[in-house]
Amino acid sequence: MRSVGSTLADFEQDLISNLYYQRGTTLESASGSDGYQTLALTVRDRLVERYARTAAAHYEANPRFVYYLSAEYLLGRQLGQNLLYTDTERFVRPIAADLGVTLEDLESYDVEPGLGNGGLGRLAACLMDSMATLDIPAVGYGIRYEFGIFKQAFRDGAQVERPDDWTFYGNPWEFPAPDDRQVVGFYGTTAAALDDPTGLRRQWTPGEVVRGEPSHMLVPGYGTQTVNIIRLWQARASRQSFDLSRFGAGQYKEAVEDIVRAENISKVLYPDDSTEQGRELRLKQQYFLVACSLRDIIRRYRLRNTGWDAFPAKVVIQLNDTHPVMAVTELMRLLVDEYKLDWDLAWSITRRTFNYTCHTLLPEALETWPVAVVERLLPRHMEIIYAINHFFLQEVEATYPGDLDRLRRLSIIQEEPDKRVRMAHLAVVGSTAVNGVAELHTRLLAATTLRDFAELWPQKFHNVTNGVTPRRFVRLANPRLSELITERLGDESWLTDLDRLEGLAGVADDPAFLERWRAVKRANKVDLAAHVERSTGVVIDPDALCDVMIKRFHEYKRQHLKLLHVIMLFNRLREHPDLDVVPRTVLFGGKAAPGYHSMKLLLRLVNAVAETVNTDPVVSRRLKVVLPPDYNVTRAQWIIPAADLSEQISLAGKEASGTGNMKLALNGALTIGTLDGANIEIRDRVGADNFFLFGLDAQEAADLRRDYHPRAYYESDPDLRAAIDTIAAGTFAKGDRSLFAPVVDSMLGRDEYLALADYRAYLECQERVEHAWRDQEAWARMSVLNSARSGFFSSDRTVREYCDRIWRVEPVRVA
Ligand code: Z57
Repeated sequence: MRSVGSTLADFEQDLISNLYYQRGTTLESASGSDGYQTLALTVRDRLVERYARTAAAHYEANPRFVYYLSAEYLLGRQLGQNLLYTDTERFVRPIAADLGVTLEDLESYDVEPGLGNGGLGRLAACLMDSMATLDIPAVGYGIRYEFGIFKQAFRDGAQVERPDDWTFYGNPWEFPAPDDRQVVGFYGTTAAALDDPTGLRRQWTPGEVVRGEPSHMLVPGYGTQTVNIIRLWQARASRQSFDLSRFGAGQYKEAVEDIVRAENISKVLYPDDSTEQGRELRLKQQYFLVACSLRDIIRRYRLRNTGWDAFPAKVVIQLNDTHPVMAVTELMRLLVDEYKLDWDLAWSITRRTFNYTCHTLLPEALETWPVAVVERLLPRHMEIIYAINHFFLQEVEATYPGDLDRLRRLSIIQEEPDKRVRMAHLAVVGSTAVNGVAELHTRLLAATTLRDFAELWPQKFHNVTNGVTPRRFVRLANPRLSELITERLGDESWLTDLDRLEGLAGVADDPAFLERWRAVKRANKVDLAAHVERSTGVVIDPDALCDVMIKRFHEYKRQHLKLLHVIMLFNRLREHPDLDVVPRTVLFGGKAAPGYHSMKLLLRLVNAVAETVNTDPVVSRRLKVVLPPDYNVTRAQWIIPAADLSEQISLAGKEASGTGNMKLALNGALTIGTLDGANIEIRDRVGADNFFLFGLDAQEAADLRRDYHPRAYYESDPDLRAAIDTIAAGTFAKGDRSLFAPVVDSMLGRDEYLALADYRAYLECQERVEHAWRDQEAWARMSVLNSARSGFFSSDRTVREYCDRIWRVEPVRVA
């Protein structure tokens, strides 16, 4: 096997060679982009070799593999990570300095692949990182969207979306693998299979055929030799659809239309997070992903195994939410129709192969597809779903004889108000294990959303609390803090054993250490201030409390509750210019789905409040509000290290887990939050004294929602009334009372997520925050304890739990 050199001289040589032979240019004429691309290729070379050794070790060991199926991967920038994982940054700095460029200049060319919306996609990326780090044989499967999550800009404060043409300059981090292409069918008809008396095997003749072309991104482990891959599928017209006769017959336009239709499948990521848009093209995307991936999984299985008996022992497939759940039916179709297994054996193999992670409790995020749509697009799959449901309901009937209502509730098919396929039900029926993503979430799933299933199969339900990778979200994002931690703990082993952060608790009372901890936070805030000024023009004070709410804009997350607090502060400072309040910068970051009008209006209101606050000569000395555009993983890595206060204020019972909460706590932010998702587990670990808790709990929220009158809160709380009236008066719209009227109406009308009910408690909690902030040393101590006690939230721990409880896979060491 060819091997790359490991010295500075080797690295330099390879750079020159790559510049010349890969970029086709010379040092004299290279552009900045050439410099970046060359560096990327040279770093990549170091990973390729490890990947080749990994593939060889995996082939040799023929282990059980984890196949992670996900419609989204939010990977973040690759250059910094791959420099760290190949330990080559130490070469690049001196070489770059010689050439008169900085690493930061080069990094500015690194484009983050935005192949996801938010938490779900970023979790997939963190789990892939941890699997590689723990030497777990794994492949991630996804879609190579030509356009990732849209780029957000603001025009007159309103969100405008621009396409994310992320591969425009070429993507040095991926490898096309055209040899492994697959063919996928859609539409068409089904017919009886001649040789099958049971009628369960049938034949599908698709009406449209599309090719899936794979490429892969390398996923290196940290501190190990393993390099796994994420295989991404792009749709292209199959040769059949290049119907030459049509070209010949003057039907050029029709022939091209077929090509366009095929390529549209992977054209764009659906930009909705935690809401569903039942578009046929989306189902087409989902099936495209699973059909290509299953064929590839079977191809890989057959490299080293024969027959089907060993399939569930060698293959475990994790379904990331319901998006890839059509895989259950597709595996059945492949086994029964194509490989001629009998139904019961095929079903036994299928059920033992899949597991399902649920990421939500919101009814609007639980996918259902109209039967009519599935029937047209995937006629054979619809038949298989009916058959699966038939046998499943027989099972239910045997357990609960005569309980028709229960049958109706459990059925994979919803009958009223229209006939739909419930993807979550199909997932649970087709899987061995079902897991929620935080303790509360799992408990609520079993008690509400999936209650009948939890009663039927209690042993199927598991909790695996989410985690985040400390490599990206501490080491890369926060090098200053990382250095301080390493110095204090004596070595870098905490990066792969995050519980070792507990060692910091011992110095949480050491004034000298606290001084250094604060200096790190302040330096990070100075850096963030530069980013904020560049992107918004607003100058922020690095000594002000940095109060951040970074996440998708969604009503249940309650950005409007935060905004009411900001408006209250604004009113107070205007009325009492000399009031002794804690100087604060409130930083929002997040996108709203392009069709989510109420949240786009809220973004506009945030910008309008920011403008009013920041230009008020009195108020702006103590309060600043900023919303830097286009929040993404890269920007998260700038903001998180500078945060003092982490806003996790969703209505209890709505946020499945949250993972930003973990990233912020690890970087020493204190949380102000509700008893929701993983906030509860964070508080349990960091200690109630080091966490600002407020608001209704999930039970209280559910009870109150049954008979809720937001106006009563408005009328009885003068601060709340004043804040809402300030919006209604047009204060943030140059006197126009109509622009933001829908925000006011929604709060006073339905207030679906009980923001008004939690307002007073939130305000009082913010007063406790101010009080705590006034003792900077005590704050620093709490900050240290937050980091020290958050080691549990490493995605390494999450992956270990999946391995032990669900996947039952063992590591394979790569020499
Ligand atoms: C998404 O980002 C999440 C759930 C969904 O159902 C969809 Br669709 C997208 C998020 C949850 O909202 C977070 O609470 C959770 O931390 C994250 O998934 C990862 O589990």
